[in-house]
Amino acid sequence: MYKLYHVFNEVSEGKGGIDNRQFQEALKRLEEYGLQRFSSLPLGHRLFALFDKNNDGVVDLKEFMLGTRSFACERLDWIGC
Ligand SMILES: [Ca+2]
Repeated sequence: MYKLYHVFNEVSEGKGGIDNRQFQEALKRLEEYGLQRFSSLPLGHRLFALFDKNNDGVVDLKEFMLGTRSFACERLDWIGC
């Protein structure tokens, strides 16, 4: 979980929310941690909409954590599902 938090924090520059562009950047960084083919999927931009549960155009930390867990849970043990 720490890595997720770390990636989110880096990409959001400590602001607590990321837009679509920052979200793509976050996916790229997660790839470096083993979340392969996440950002290269055509799903990339649709993922943002899926993560953004309240549709405010921003993925906040909670949405990021929940979204990442539901998508990556089975692939990554370090997420700690
Ligand atoms: Ca949101």
